[in-house]
Amino acid sequence: MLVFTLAFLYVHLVFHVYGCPDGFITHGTQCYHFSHDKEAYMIAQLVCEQMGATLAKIDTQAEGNFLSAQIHNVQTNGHHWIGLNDILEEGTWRWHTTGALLTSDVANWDTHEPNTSNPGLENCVVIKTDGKWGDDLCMASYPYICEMTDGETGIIG
Ligand SMILES: [Ca+2]
Ligand SMILES: [Ca+2]
Repeated sequence: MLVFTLAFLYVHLVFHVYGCPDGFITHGTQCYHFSHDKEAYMIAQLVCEQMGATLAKIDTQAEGNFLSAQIHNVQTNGHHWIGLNDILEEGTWRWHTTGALLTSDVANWDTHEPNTSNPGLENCVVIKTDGKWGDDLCMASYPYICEMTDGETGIIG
């Protein structure tokens, strides 16, 4: 009985400490939420923050491929915001969470993107349905991807 109880507590603890919260999927050490609602970029970031997360930051090609595949395979709403923009300086793409510059090894721009179909106005980045990235109007409403590190949230339960 004691063993059973301890085993239960262990599973309970591991689930709570290391599991992703409801509505998030696990990949490696990270948790991702693909929203169903559509929001402007800044609102999407705020909603992510309310969940203890941020708009997704793509750190490796593998992470980018995973998110692109999720959108391609699972999602039907097309474009999804990620946490990348050139709001501060036109043409200088920085990750929302850290301010770090986008590096060419993870960049996955679509053909002809980023473009200037709305000169100087397409400052926020989406992953499109085909998995490639494009810049778009930050005020446009799209679904979005929130990311947090597994076990970092304080709202599990
Ligand atoms: Ca990441
Ligand atoms: Ca564009």
